[in-house]
Amino acid sequence: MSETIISADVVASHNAARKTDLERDYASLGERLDRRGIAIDAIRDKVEKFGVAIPSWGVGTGGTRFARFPGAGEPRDIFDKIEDCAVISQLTQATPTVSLHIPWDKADPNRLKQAASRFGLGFDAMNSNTFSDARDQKLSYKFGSLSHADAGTRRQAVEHNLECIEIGKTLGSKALTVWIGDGSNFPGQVNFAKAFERYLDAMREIYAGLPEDWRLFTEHKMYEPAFYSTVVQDWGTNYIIARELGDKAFCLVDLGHHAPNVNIEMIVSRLIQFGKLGGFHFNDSKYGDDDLDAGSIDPYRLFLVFNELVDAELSGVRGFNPAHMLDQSHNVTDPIESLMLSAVEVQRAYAQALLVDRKALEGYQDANDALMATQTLKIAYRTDVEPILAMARLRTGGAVDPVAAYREVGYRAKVAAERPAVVGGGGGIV
Ligand SMILES: [Mn+2]
Repeated sequence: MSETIISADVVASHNAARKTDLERDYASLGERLDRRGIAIDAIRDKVEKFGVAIPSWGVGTGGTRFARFPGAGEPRDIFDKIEDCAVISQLTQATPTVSLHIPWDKADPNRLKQAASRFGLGFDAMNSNTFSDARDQKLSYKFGSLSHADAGTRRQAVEHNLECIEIGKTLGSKALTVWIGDGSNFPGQVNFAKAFERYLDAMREIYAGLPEDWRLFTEHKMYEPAFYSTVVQDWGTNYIIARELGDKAFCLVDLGHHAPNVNIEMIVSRLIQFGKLGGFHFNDSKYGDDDLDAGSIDPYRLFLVFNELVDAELSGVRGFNPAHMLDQSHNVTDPIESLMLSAVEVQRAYAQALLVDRKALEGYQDANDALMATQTLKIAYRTDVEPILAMARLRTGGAVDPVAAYREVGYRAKVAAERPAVVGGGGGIV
């Protein structure tokens, strides 16, 4: 039995006060879903098994290019971060794993493993960092890393990624995510083809260092930190990379890494169809890579992404096993509260997508009935699945209302007293 940060008795009494109402709401929704031929318990079971990883950097307060306003009781190191992740996991029962970022989270891997397993947490994908310079680093990444014009700098970046794999092996991770900031700020600054060729060569070396049962994820991003061109700019480039590298290479889709209004759900469908969808970095955006909370701006888009995922899941696409992670920057909220709600939002989109009447949808598509086809999606999306999500939490030891429970126990005030405020702190990029 793993330890919990918040006493199980406190969570139990929080739930006891809400149980009767929840059971009524669940029964009422169950009756309405039954009329649509849907067994509510089957949806709840799937929700209970659905997990999304928490990025270690998400539990600290983020920032912008302008400033960072630190919050109270911020984690001082990776061990504090793991404790915050344990709180999120305990109250939501939706976040069983943590995704580490090296070198930010560098520590003795055995100690890390111990710290996480104490709370029943596992490790998701390892994230390398060649978009900023670590302390005492020999060569700078100011002008790129894996695509750098200088062979020595590329070698250093490759070595760093191989080191991330080594650390991950001890932790029980099964994937490496490579996101690079490489690109250019001025037309003519780099030769597009040569830079991409250097990148591919470097990635081939990293790929060769992957254990047999690992996956390699690459993440495209349209702009930032480079503002004229980026080496891994779009999903097409990302797909080329995965194809060039081999069967263990997949594309990661970060919802914020596209131009506004891009049809992300269609990109997801394409990647699934050609066996290259690796997983997601969930967040939301209004203008660019805003890294806002998942589902906070456009929950319908999140639903439409999950509509594609559930379609693939139900049609048994071979090798379909996307890795789900949140990737957000919390500037004005308590990161723990934001991450709890975001994990629930991702679950919500999944549950709603499970309610789509796929047989009816196919019929409307074949009959060119655009109106009824889109209504079929809307009927699922409009269904308030909160009782299903709350019941899943209740049954697995989470809190019926995670944010309310978190506020009741005063966790933030407690850690604020224990963790001295960090002075300064630069912009928080994730
Ligand atoms: Mn990301």
